[in-house]
Amino acid sequence: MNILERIFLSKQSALLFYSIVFLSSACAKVDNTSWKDFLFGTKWKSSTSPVSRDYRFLPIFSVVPMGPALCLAPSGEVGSCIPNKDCIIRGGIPAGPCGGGYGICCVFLQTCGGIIRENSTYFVNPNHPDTYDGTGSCQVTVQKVHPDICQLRLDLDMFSIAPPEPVNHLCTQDQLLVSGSSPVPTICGTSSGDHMYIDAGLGQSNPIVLSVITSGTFPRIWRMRVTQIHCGSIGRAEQGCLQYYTGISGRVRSFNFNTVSGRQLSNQDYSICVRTERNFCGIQYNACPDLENNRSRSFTLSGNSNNPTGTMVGGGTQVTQNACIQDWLLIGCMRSADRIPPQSACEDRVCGGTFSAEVGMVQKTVQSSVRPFRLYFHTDGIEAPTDIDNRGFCLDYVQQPCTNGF
Ligand SMILES: [Ca+2]
Repeated sequence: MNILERIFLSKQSALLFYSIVFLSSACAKVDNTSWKDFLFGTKWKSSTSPVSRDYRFLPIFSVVPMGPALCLAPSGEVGSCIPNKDCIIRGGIPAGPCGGGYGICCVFLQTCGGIIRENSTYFVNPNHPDTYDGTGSCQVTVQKVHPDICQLRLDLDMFSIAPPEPVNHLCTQDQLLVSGSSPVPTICGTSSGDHMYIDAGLGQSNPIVLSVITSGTFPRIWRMRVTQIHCGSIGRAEQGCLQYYTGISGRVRSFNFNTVSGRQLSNQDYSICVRTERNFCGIQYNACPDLENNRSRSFTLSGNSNNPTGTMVGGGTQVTQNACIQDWLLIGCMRSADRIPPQSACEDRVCGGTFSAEVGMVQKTVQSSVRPFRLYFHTDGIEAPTDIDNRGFCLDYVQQPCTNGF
């Protein structure tokens, strides 16, 4: 690392530190009258809402360069700390003071028919945070805030729309659709906490439209944050990754995953990517703990999940009895971690109802050293009669250091 890189990094660290201080301290307290009164009247209020009139002054800000900074609104949205008049002019909603009184925590929010023109805008259901029982198509159009925006990140803070039907797990009642980008799988059901990266193309291409299509009765709620990512940003996901994770450990799962009542969605085809961290050469996966069932349902991709179902592996050109032909998770050259020697044969596709890299009824740790670290998830449009109550997958990953035999 040369001296310029060191200076750059130390500046980045300082900025990060101040941002964290800012985020955690600013806008922590609000006045009784809040932005949601403007938009939704007073029915959003609950007796547990934190309400206070004072806020702390932060002398530290006298040394921080001024500019847009993040703040946290009392109802959980990330806002921009900007002068109050700017917030109003730009169509934002003031959500309490921030920056020691320097500015207002300005939240950008759109619902059906809206146009997103600000970074970090939330797409919410009508009546949010109450549920929405209406039917039709609720869509917002996303305009790039700069021609140099290459991706959008969609954070599904709250996402619960009608689930897929129970026979073939198709999203026939409600759907989240993304158009104007490279293909994004259609999802439905409940996926709060999940995210998607959406390719926004180069330059001022066609806008991206986010639509929630609803039919029939269901108490829907959604709040998704739309972050615009510059082409040169370090936060940009690798090409072709619908989901992108950083850090040496984490959790990946399919949409609408839930060990009790989730249904693996049909017609999925996408990649989940894990950034290879420096000095890490391999990756291990374990099925997430399932605290709700006697027999784990954390990995149930095919077969009847109401009965103990073993691991199935392989597929593609080599079709055997246990091959994964219809629904599968692909991890490049995976092996069970207890296989000795490690040079033995490896598999690429796994399905069935037990997570392992070999046929059997025993759940195992699975490892791979194929880089970049990626999982490909594929499901067809059929479940019944062979596949019953499949939940999808939830895996915990840990990257493995290059010195650890990888
Ligand atoms: Ca299927």
